Amino acid sequence: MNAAHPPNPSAAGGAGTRAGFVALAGRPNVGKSTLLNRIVGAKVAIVSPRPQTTRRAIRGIATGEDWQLVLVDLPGSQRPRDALTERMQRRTERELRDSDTVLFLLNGEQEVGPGDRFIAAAATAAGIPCAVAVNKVDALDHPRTVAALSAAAELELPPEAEIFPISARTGAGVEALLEALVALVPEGPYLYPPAETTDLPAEVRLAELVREQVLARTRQELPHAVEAEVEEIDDRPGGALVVQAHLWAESESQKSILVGRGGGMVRAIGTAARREIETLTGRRVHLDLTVRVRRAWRRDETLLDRLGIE
Ligand SMILES: Nc1nc2c(ncn2[C@@H]2O[C@H](COP(=O)(O)OP(=O)(O)OP(=O)(O)O)[C@@H](O)[C@H]2O)c(=O)[nH]1
Ligand SMILES: [Mg+2]
Repeated sequence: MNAAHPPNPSAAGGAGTRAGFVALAGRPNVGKSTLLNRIVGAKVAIVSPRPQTTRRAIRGIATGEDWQLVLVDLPGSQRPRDALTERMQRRTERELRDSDTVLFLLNGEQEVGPGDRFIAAAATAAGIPCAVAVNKVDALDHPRTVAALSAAAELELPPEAEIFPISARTGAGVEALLEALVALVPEGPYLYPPAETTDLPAEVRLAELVREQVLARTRQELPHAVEAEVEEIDDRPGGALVVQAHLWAESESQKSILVGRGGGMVRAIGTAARREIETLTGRRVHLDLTVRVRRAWRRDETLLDRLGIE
């Protein structure tokens, strides 16, 4: 697919182009961010085996010959528990209203549940065109794939909603889905320059790469209790990119886990994140990572504002 977007001569699109916003909705962990990265052809959203990996609505931009899709990777929908999840939920509802079309993603490995029915109802209520994808079919044999597709077909969805079996991991079925999505967005000029893959500020994008490494190395409550913040990116011409970042924990005990024995944990997180940032930027990177405590940051509206979690 569009692994790298060659600069499009008709930069703004125009006559005959289609462009629009596609909201990616689905329960936590169904593979929304994996699919977004696959369609965009770049790592825009971080991925982990933990539910609720995505906290912000992240936009990924995919541009083809005569189309542009702006995919909005929504936090997995679920019942609000605190100010953080409440913001995530409100954001989801708003993004659905503001999108041209919704792509509702289901996890083929799991039974259809109340969460899926809730999202199906929200997608129908939004009154916009809808496509459905049953993901992770690479992990299913044929009978299970068929069963997952018919379970999806029984959801109450707009009658014209097509259902696609896909694997965001292998890319199987994604091409057909993409074609359908392009047909669902309106005719119109491009919304972003064709070479762009995301509208995330650099600080947020790098902070997410740091957080991804925390998710990869921590268990239980900790992944949800930690936020990463990039305070400064110092771009020294001819030298390394110097990134000042910290991890927010909610308590001293969480902090000591993140720091690890002899600082081993924070060093491992920092090294892995630095490599990811180097891959993304193509630069040599110096990452300065510290761990700090901010009690109940998930309920701290001021900090959530600063972290860009609207
Ligand atoms: N086998 C298989 N695993 C997948 C596929 N797509 C995603 N995954 C895995 O599912 C897990 C969750 O993927 P994410 O992309 O983070 O899911 P998400 O829907 O964005 O999750 P939240 O942000 O928490 O809502 C990760 O471990 C992925 O590697 C797929 O097509 N097949
Ligand atoms: Mg996600």
